[in-house]
Amino acid sequence: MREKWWKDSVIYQIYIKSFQDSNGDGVGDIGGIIKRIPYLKELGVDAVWMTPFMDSPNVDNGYDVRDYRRVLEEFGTMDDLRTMIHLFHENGMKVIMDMVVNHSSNQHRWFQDAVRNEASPYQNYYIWRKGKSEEQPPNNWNSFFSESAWTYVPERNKFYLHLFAKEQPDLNWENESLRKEVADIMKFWLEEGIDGFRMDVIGLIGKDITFPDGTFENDLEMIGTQYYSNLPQTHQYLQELRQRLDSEYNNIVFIGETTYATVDDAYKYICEKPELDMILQSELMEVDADTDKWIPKQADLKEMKQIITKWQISHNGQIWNSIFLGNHDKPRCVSRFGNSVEYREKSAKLLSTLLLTLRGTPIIYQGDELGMTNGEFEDISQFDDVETRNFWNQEVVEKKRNAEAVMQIISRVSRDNSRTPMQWSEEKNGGFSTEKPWIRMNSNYHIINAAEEKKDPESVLNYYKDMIALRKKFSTLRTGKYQELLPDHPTVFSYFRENDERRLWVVLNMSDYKVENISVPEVERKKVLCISNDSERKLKGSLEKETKISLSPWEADVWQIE
Ligand code: ISL
Ligand code: CA
Repeated sequence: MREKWWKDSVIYQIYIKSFQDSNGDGVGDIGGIIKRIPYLKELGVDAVWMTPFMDSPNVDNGYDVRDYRRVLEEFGTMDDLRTMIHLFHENGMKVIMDMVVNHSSNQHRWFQDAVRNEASPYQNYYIWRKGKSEEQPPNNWNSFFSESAWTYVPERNKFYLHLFAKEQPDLNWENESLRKEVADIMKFWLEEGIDGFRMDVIGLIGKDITFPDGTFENDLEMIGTQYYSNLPQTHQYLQELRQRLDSEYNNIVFIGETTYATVDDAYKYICEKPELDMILQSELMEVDADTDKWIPKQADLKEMKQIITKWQISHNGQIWNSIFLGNHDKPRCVSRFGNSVEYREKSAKLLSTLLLTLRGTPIIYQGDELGMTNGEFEDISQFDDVETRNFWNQEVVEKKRNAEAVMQIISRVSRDNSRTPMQWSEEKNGGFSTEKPWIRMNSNYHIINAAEEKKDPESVLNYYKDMIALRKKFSTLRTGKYQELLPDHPTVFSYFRENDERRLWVVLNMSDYKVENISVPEVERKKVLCISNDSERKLKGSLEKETKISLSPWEADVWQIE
């Protein structure tokens, strides 16, 4: 019987490059993580997910792997990694690693060999097709990073497929040897003590190998998505992979990133046959984008509530959710869904309440527990991210679009917003590094930093600690049933969480305005406050027979119904 420890866990996502530098080169590393294990233990998280640490030329910060069995030198050695895993385990935390196997780096020896040598056994590790001509790729698919999804290789007189940057050729999962190779790589890391995997864009591994042209009507965001998103063959590949690993390692977690997955896709991934234990779905993360992420719009709270509720209750609550409000690919949640100017701390605490009171496994992205805000970028040269740079080149350099307008968009939606270094203290470079960080540091580290927040009982950091502790105390918050109240309210998010032990009422005012006359459910029963981000509310502490309450701007309360 599998233990399913992740159902009781809070996961913390470490973006290694920006977490903590230990050797003064301005880049975060494994030594830095080791230094911060006590911090993570005090925070109370149960597991960490580390973004990729395998050898890579870093075109996409480790999401382009050059050698699947080596640690990136910049991050440390295999021995450092072993020490780190050991220390996490000693401190009661699990270690989840990012496995990037939809594609490799173009510098991987497999790809290099495939390019050079027609008879290479690795030819078939990738996806090659003849184009209509040297300039005309096999079909009209776009990559996620603004270019065509095909790149021509003169040596082979063929194009290879890459759903991301041209330096990230897609691996050919049709090929049995490749599939076995992937299982072997994963076994290699399991032998090192890894407790599970976050499978990068795993929903894209199966492709329609007739490679039809995409059509605007049936594709999402980019042309072609319908022919490679969450297809039946992907489910088969995952079942096979799972079978290869489960007999030896039956206590590991599989978290799959499944872009564009619907609740029905999720049901197949999680509930039908052993494939994934939870998925990372992107629906909530797209609520402030129009047809694609580069056309931002104001997030509609009612839509947000609908999306969350749908995922919480669909298929009778059988789908085990992962809960997250941001990650290394998204802007900071407080800048995006809160008010990072007038109500930064209060809205960050509200988002913490939301994240940690939903059903599923919450994932905290590093720095959100401090209420860190979006980066401060003024010039394209300050951006590092390949996606952002490609978009800039396409729009400003090629299409001659107005640079200021494009700058405005990228400073709002660029992935670099959440990749600025962790703000540990008010010391030089925020205590992240003794030397200049690889990416521009936020100047607000003098105010927003872990050392200061640790001392302040009212800080965002201490609120996160309390929320995590509350979740640990009440199984109701982890696995209890979810039921939404006030679905039509324009700014208030309100729900019950309930199991045999207790019923909790969560109420969140996601706006800059006070709201009056919110109906209190179950008027006859007394309510005791478990946690709140509102100082006056905390003074009162309980509701006796009130039928209505008013909520201050960004107020978040969790009540236990007696
Ligand atoms: O960030 C995105 C667009 O802005 C997403 O579409 C993102 O590219 C997608 O969710 C896949 O992300 C993952 O795979 C990418 C990598 O660049 C991301 O960092 C990773 O999280 C390719 O490996
Ligand atoms: Ca370093």
